Amino acid sequence: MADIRELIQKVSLAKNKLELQNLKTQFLGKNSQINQEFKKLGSLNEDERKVKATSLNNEKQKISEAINIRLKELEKLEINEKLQKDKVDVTLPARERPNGKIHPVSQVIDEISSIFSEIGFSVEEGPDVESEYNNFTALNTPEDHPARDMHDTFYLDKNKKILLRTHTSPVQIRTMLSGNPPFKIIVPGRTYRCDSDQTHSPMFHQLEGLHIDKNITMGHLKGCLDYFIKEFFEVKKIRMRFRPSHFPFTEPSAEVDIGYKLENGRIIVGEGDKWLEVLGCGMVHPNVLKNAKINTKIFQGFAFGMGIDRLAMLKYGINDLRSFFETDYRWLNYFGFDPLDVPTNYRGLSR
Ligand code: 2NM
Repeated sequence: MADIRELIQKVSLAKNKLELQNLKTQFLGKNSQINQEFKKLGSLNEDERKVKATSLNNEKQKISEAINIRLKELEKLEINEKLQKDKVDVTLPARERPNGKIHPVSQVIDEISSIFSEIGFSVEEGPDVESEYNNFTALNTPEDHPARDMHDTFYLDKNKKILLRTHTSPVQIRTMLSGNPPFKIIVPGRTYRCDSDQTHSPMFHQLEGLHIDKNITMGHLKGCLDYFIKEFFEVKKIRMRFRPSHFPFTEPSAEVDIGYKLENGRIIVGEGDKWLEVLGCGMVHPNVLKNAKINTKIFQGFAFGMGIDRLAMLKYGINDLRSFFETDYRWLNYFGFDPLDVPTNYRGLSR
């Protein structure tokens, strides 16, 4: 039998786990010398057997111990090697932050989406190029309605069948036609009207909302908009009034004003004795529901619409609408928002 010290020496010099495993098989496995010796025990007399068995067990134990010790050593070496490789160089420069900015219009759309998603609205979008039917007829806006006038609407064909949408409401029509009530959606997007001056841009942004279900009332509409206005302007109390108005697609219709005052030329929202119009709303007209294939005996609901650009100007103190669309990088750098600060209700929308 090989000298046990020689075996232990070999074990202690094993370079890696695989080599150690091979030595273990060689020294202690089925075909190992020591195993052969164990097999021979049966041919010895009892006294000899006791002595030989004790010594064989002893040797086996010593080899096992040596293997375990070497295994621990190798594992330690392996970990140290890994740590060495994965070392972080803390002197490296930090990763650069993105240097673009989020446009105030995108910021406000994200803020409003966050506010309404909190109370169960989902976001829908649709095409800018629309049919005359989806944009006007389905919305209870008759052929001779002034809103259809060439001076307001960008028609894309001679027959006035295709146009650039003048509001986002055709998306509500599309949504209602492609599913079954209840509906609880908001629709942000670009809209177009042939109008351009200090306060009007031919392309502007709207956000409309629609909630259709059983037993929806004007009370739900008021509660919903009261919640929205307070969240959007990030104030606990705000003076608000619903003023009767008219839209072809709602009955009754109302416009919502909020109180404000001027302090050193700046608008303070929520208090004061002046009124500012911020949105339009109402109960969806039965004709619209019928055009959208909704059973008006069971379902009804409210809708509202607001101009995003104006709300962004109001909230962030920007006084020239045209600056929004000039793609002036210095302007965007000043009024834009950090792309890594995504608005959330719980953290504060615009911090
Ligand atoms: C507004 C004001 C009032 C409105 C109506 C609808 C629809 F599709 F359900 F009929 N969508 N949006 C609506 C109602 C829009 O904007 C000032």
